[in-house]
Amino acid sequence: MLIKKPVDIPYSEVTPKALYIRRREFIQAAAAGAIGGAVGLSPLAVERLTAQGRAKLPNVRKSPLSTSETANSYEDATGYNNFYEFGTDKEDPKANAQRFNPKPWTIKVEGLVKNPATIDLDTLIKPYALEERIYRMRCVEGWSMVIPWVGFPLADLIKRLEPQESAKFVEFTTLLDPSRMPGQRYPVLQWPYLEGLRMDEAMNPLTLMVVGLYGETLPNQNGAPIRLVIPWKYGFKGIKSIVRMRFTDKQPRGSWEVAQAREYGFYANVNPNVDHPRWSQATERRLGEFRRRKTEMFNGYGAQVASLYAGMDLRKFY
Ligand SMILES: Nc1nc2c(c(=O)[nH]1)N[C@H]1C(S)=C(S)[C@@H](COP(=O)(O)O)O[C@H]1N2
Ligand SMILES: [Mo]
Repeated sequence: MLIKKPVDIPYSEVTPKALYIRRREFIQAAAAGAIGGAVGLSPLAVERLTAQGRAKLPNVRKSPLSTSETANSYEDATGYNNFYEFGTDKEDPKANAQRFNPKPWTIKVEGLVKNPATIDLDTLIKPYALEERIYRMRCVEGWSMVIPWVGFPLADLIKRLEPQESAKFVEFTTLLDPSRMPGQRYPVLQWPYLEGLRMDEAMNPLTLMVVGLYGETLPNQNGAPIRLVIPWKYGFKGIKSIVRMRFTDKQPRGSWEVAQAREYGFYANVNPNVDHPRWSQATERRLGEFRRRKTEMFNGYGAQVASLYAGMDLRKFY
């Protein structure tokens, strides 16, 4: 019964045969009681993720990769945002993204990858158990927050997609639709918003595909229905409302780098020792606090990510 549900069928369309068979074996083993715990998203979770409005996500497990710092309020995380597709002031995205409907949603997978495909969001996310990851977030503009994201490791998705050996980077693109994203009528950035990661950065266990926060579905202003979160990098690398993933051998040029390459580099690792040309990056203001904090190297995630940049001059590769 369990293994023959029709919901399992679309998965085979985007999954190499070997992986698919392994997954089936895994599910069979789980059904037989050989493996404890739930595998993948429940139909209820899939339904809620693809519905509009606030809804609690079921079966979200806590992650040991969370910080123990106190999280900011839901109001902070969802009321003070950068999402230029909905306006350039921090209060604009909440005000202007309410009517955005992130359903239906597909992600196009292309480039140097085994099976290029356009995948429905529900099919894409179904294999993954969701985790809560409480991360420190640091915007290049100097403010920071602690946010309990809900998502799954990008590495799990990439492994399943099987990029070719020659793929050195993965590039992400936001939806381009000025009728639904009114900020795109203004030439403030190169549209659609684009960002990319080196493959080893993308595969790092901290890099998260995010579909929710505070145990609920992702609000539009935070990048519904799916966005990226890379906690050791400045916030602009965390591209929202993703519709395309492209595997490539060339370093992508993100929208901010295109706008001002001297100020916004490809790496954008949080680094208190390398100032932005127009302001210091040594300190930050945590939303809700008065006194500024010292910014930590790699936003405090150095133990997990410093080795990715061993031997690199981080002044040059900012
Ligand atoms: N498509 C898109 N993604 C984006 C942005 C944007 O303007 N458009 N802003 C970035 C910046 S500068 C930051 S700091 C974070 C903010 O994410 P949050 O609003 O969920 O905190 O989103 C990033 N992702
Ligand atoms: Mo930012």
